[in-house]
Amino acid sequence: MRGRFDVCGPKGLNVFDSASTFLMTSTETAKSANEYVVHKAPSVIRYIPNFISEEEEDALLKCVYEAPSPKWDQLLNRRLQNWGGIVNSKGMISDGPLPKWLSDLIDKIVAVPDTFPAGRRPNHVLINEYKPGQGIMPHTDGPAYFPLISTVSLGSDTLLDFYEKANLMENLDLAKRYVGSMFVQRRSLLLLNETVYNDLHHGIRERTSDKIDDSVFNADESTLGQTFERGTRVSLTIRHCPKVAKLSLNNLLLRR
Ligand SMILES: O=C(O)CCC(=O)C(=O)O
Repeated sequence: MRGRFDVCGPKGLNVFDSASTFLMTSTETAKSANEYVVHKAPSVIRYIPNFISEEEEDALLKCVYEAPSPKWDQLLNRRLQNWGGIVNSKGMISDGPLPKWLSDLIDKIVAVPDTFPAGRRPNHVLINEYKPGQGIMPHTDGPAYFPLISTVSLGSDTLLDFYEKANLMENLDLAKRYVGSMFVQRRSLLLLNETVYNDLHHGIRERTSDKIDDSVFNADESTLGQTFERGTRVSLTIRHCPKVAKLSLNNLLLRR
């Protein structure tokens, strides 16, 4: 069934509407995102497991890997795709509308009450691919975005770690700044805002497996004490950038 459709083309993921439920009939997603607050975490982390189905995960992975190879940027410890435009501290230089498959995923996120408000529909998607052993240094997402990060995870689980911001004079030791972690499972939606967006750093350690202990905010009886081997994880970080300029010759020169 799946192979007969070009889900990554202009018709997007809606081709599944008759056969599955991409635009969400799941009872879980009809609830407000606020019902998914992780109470043990600093404010505010909301976490919706199984936000997308396995079929939707396959379709999204297919689109990620069908992107033309120049779309990938190879970094030292992972590779990434940038969709929507190039973001710097002042805003985004748009490179055109998002493809339908990403727009369909955004429809699904904004359909969840208390995610992105009207007028703040996500317009930028960063796709990171991590092989086992790869990660991302602790960082904040900064002022260029509306302060809400939504992340859909594909392919593998991981631990996302949170840290107090570094003070230049003291506290440079990451272990001392560590606040706790979220166990982020494949197919989940993670929402980060308020203190977690503004005042904490987040990062992923370069490990091949993750042990779930008491420092994991969403550990429960089914995960506590367990170790999860990492596979290749693809994350889609979906955000709204309020200040957008169109791609022009001037902007191109400024990017150099
Ligand atoms: O992969 C993730 O879940 C985190 C990605 C991230 O923090 C970023 O791209 O800024």
